[in-house]
Amino acid sequence: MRRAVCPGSFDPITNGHLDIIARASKLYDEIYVAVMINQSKKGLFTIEERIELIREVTAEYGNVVVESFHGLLVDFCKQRDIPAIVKGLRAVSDFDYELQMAQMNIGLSGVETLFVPTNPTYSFLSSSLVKEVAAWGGDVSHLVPPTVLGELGDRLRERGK
Ligand code: COD
Repeated sequence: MRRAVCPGSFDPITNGHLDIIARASKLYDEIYVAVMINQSKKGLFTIEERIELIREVTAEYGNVVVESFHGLLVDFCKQRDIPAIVKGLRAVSDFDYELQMAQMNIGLSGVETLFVPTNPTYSFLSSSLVKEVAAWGGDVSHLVPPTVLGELGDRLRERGK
């Protein structure tokens, strides 16, 4: 079975993430979405909430498994026999850091990284910008799946933003 992983923070998942996951799910038999835990970063959504949202919006693909992981991405891959990481590349600004991580990961364990060019519609899109725009009342309905939009509104209202 051909497997790959799409890793990230997904706080929350955006249409840019979803586009990469959807495309990867057509190329591989099974796609793992790994919600990587970074304890130094306090997210807007808990890890469990992010997983739930991702499961909901990827259910239609039929071959996507969503899990969280605390540790190195290459260890996540080793434990599940995953030989490839699929990443979206938005712009030249992404490239330097993504290249460093890809070279580190192949050096650590031989896991390959494949880059998929972002859909131009989403080339400016990140979870941080979505949260910032939404917090100030801007319209992000074209940038996140409808379920995420609802949860984002609820969460920001709870926080009084
Ligand atoms: N269009 C296309 N792709 C996109 C878009 C978009 N608009 N937005 C995001 N993506 C893709 C990119 O491939 C991005 O890398 C991925 O989605 C995840 O994005 P984020 O913002 O949710 O997640 P990041 O950038 O915070 O994730 C970084 C990781 C968690 C992947 C990284 O830090 C990691 O692997 N950490 C685990 C610990 C580890 O192994 N560290 C050593 C690394 S060498």
